[in-house]
This record gives sequence, structure tokens and C-alpha cells, in this order.
Amino acid sequence: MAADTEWSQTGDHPDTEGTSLSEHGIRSDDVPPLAALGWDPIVETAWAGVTGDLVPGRIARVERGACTVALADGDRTARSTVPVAVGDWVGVRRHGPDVTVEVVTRRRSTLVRRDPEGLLQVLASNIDVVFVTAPADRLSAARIEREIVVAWDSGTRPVVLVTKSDLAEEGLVEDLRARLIGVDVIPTSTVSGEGTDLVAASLRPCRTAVLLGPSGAGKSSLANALLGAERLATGDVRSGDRRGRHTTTARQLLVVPGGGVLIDTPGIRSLSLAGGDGLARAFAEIEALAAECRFADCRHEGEPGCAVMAAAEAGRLDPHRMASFHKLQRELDFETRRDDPAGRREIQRQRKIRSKAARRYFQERGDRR
Ligand SMILES: Nc1nc2c(ncn2[C@@H]2O[C@H](COP(=O)(O)OP(=O)(O)O)[C@@H](O)[C@H]2O)c(=O)[nH]1
Ligand SMILES: [Mg+2]
Ligand SMILES: [Zn+2]
Repeated sequence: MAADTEWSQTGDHPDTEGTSLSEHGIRSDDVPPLAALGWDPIVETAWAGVTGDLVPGRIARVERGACTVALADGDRTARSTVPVAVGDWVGVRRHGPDVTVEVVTRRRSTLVRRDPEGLLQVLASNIDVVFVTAPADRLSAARIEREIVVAWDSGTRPVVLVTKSDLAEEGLVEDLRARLIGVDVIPTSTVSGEGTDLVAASLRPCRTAVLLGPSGAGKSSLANALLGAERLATGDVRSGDRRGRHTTTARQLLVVPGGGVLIDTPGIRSLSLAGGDGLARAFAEIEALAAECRFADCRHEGEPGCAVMAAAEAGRLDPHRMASFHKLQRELDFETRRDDPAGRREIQRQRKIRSKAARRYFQERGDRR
């Protein structure tokens, strides 16, 4: 099983001086692997609340009914008695070759999306940075803005990576920087090598980053470049529409040899907002103007005394930014409404009706055969 040796193959572990794992009864020769997985003082604090003779590990992969947990002495396939997400620091019990995840420690951050039915799903946890990847040959600023909102909502900070910079038209990166206010934009290419050292440096000494972005953006290729090995399968982009095939099928945690942890993800078709202060942070220039609006709850959609509209009319606000902001604001309103208990019950009722209909369909089809 390939996933079983996920991080133990990555060779050199970063310098781990200064960790005090021994206080928790973990053998000192276990320190390097755990530190390489991102164990730091914050994890240490979270772990202090774990009682019993459990061993620490980090969830590297989640599959149906099982997960892969990275332990100090290697990866193991484990059963879990609690819901886990990639990136979780967990307490596991070992009995012979069997490993059971029993505790998930408090998450410092979670990258969350809504599934199409509005339910929240944790894509990755305990991350320090979200790499919002966008391929230079089919850049969508609106998509990037959406992902920046989701990244801020996670409780961490986004960094935009313009991938395939070898294919970028002149001025593309500068234009994007002008549009996206308050985020770093780094051009990267696995063909020319541009930017990979900057990305690697941003992961040191042991930060955890998650790669977000459409399928075919070059996430797995970039991860391979950072790992210094072809660990992940990468895909040819269909030539017709340049959309990526889903070569990456599961989220996966990987240790970067020079220090840092990467979580690769498959492309997500519909990344719905989960809610939080991400919108305000992603559109900080609009938020700053909003302080001058007459109404505290102004939506900047034509209310009298709206400072945002005034700025837009005076040409001091990018109309594309305004359009993105309004679209995401409306979507967020819709999602928030879905969160109230009555809305929730209605969604569950609909789902039952649909699954019943599906069962009936398959039964009838089976009968006819
Ligand atoms: N020109 C160019 N192509 C790239 C680069 N990085 C990846 N690709 C290609 O883009 C396609 C999709 O890459 P992949 O890493 O699988 O994307 P993912 O779906 O985001 O993981 C593959 O055919 C890669 O060879 C790059 O920096 N420049
Ligand atoms: Mg991939
Ligand atoms: Zn306003």
C-alpha cells in the first residue's frame, strides 16, 4: 500500500532542536519525525489535554471507512472512532498491528467548504497558510477571490500562486497584484523553476500549507517539485477546454524534505462559502469604505449615503472587485439562511425524498433485468 510509507520515505528531517516532547513520555528518537510532520508548541499545547496512553499522530489521508495516520515510526492504516480530517493531530491506540484513532485534538484552523447540499466539510485542518493556485493560462480572478475568502475563513492567510508562469502573458501577474489587494502573489512554474524556492522558504521551518485550486492548475506538479520526487500522479490537461482531469482523487498530507508540510487536494468544482469574516478580509478596501456608509448594515447596493457606491462612481474602486464582492455577499446570505434550523430540516427532508426515489429507481431497474 503506497500510502503506508508516505512520509517515511522523504529522507532528511528538519532540525528539531527546541522541542520538548520527552515531557510527554515520547522517546527522544521519535522527535524528528513528529516535528517533520508539523509538531510545534501549538500542537504541544493541544496534546497536553490528551489523557490515557495514546500515541500522537497526524492524519495523512482519509478514505471511506479508514484513514492513514502518520506516526513517529511510519504511516499506518487506521480505524477511527471519531470523524477525522487530513491534518488533524490525533491520539491513537495501538494494539499489535492495529491502530485506532480515539481522540482528535483541538484544531488551530480548518479549511471548510460546503458540499452541494450545504453541509460543512472540513477539507484540511491545522494549516498555517492556504496556497490559492491559479494557472496562468486560464486565470480567473473571480475564482481566486472566492478562494481567498474561503482561505481567510479558515483562520489562516492566503498566498496566491500563479502556476505555469512559463505560459503567462506579459503583465498578467502585475495586473493580478493590482486587483487583489492585501495578498501576496507569487508566480511559479515547474517548467522554468520560477518561484519554487520562495514557496519552499515560506513552508520553513515546519508550516503546514494546503494547495487549493482547480483541477489541472498544477498543484500536484508543484508538490512533486517541492518534494524533489515524482510522488504524486499528475495529469494531462484535456486539450479541448484546458480543464483538468481529476488525477488527484484524495487529499493527502506530505512532508517536504527541507521543512514543512503540504496538503494536496483534488480540484473542487463548486467551492461554496462556509461563512466567517473572510469576505471582509478579502475585500478590505470595500470594508474600509463601508465604515463611512450612512447605515451600519449597508450592502452597497443603492442605499442612500453609501460610501462604497460613491467611491465606485468616482472611479476609485475597481468595478470587477465590486461585482465579485456583491456576488459572494449574496451567496453568503443564501448559505447563512440555510444554516437556520428550519432551513436545515427542509434540506434533510428533500434529501430523504431524493434517496427514496433513487432506491425505487434502482429497484425497478433491477426487477426488469
Ligand atoms: N507549462 C506548464 N505546465 C505545467 C506546469 N505545472 C504543471 N503543468 C501541467 O499541467 C497539467 C496538470 O498538472 P497537475 O499537477 O496534475 O495539476 P493538479 O490537477 O492541479 O494537480 C499536467 O499536464 C502538468 O504537466 C508548469 O509549471 N508549466
Ligand atoms: Mg493533482
Ligand atoms: Zn454602502
